[in-house]
Amino acid sequence: MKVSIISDTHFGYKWGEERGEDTFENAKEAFEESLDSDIILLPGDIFDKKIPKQEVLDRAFDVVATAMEGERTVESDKDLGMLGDGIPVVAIHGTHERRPSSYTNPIELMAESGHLYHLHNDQVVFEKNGQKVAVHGMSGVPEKYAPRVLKKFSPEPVEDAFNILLLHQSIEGFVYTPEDEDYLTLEDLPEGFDLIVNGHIHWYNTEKFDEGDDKPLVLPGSTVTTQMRKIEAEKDKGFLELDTENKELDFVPLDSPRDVHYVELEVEGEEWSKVKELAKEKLEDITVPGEKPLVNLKITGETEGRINPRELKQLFRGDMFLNINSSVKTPSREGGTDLDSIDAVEEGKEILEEKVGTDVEVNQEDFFSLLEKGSASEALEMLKEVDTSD
Ligand SMILES: [Mn+2]
Repeated sequence: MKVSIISDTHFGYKWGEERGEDTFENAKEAFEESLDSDIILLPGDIFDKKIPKQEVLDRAFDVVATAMEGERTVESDKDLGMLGDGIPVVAIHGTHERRPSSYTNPIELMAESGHLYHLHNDQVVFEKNGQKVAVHGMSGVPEKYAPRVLKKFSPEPVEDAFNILLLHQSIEGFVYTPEDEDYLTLEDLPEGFDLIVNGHIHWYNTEKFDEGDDKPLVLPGSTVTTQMRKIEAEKDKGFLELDTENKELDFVPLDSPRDVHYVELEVEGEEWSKVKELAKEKLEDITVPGEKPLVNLKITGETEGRINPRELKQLFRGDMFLNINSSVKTPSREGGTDLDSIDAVEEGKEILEEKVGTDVEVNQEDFFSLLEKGSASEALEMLKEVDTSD
């Protein structure tokens, strides 16, 4: 059987902004490329938010319904409750969709509306021409509970079937997580599975399957870039295609995702005007007319005087989505001006703008100067007054 694995589509990420269509376009390509598959698996974080806007749900229904254009080639041991006679879509929910059990998460909503089959500590077996594929799934749970929940679920491989386990967790050795937090280790993973697929981690890795490891853990990665890490600039975005008969697994890169560049600039005490010129040269090198890549510019070393990353962002606004990550030290001058804290205010404004959005009415300058002066409670009052209704 041919199985497509499409993970972390994050529908709705950057919705309402210039990149608002990216999640849908990328996933649509993956679904269209999967129309010759017998089963499509979605290992979590299909949505970016646990309560997506209805416009986002509408678009998501549309993309996932692409599977209905395919052909039903398999029988299942359970009633999938899916509309039409298309390709079965099996999903677990991820960290971004998880809600308390008495609440409805968007994956449950998609299952109720006949768009997919939702698994949480459960399995479904498919059959085609006498061949069986068993899909077991544990939806995302808080990391510290994951080892216990998995143990309680304790999925048993189905005999004479190709057994796939879907997870959506941090796993030791594959993700950077704070050391004090408990999370799954390779040891916790059950044995006897032909493939263990973990969503959640946004860059693909199929090494353990390729090497024939007895814990064949693979990461499909995400179809969209949500964090500009170096590793995301180095690896393509795409999905996995599995042939259970030949036990072959391929990563299929997508054309739709934006290019990601990770640009490093090391400075040695130059003034901002010079740093800006150096950065400009590097950024102009990767500018391609008609395309807007995601660029992370990392400036390290030392500069003289105040830096102004905003100026660069403004300059390349039409050419790229530029994120500037500067860890430069600005030597303090006499007079006691704390240049580091000015830098922190600048950076804070950037982060606030990125995370909260520009449409929020808060005077960021005042907000951070209040924090800087140590008036946290006044700053908090200011945040509380922010009107986010739209
Ligand atoms: Mn994710």
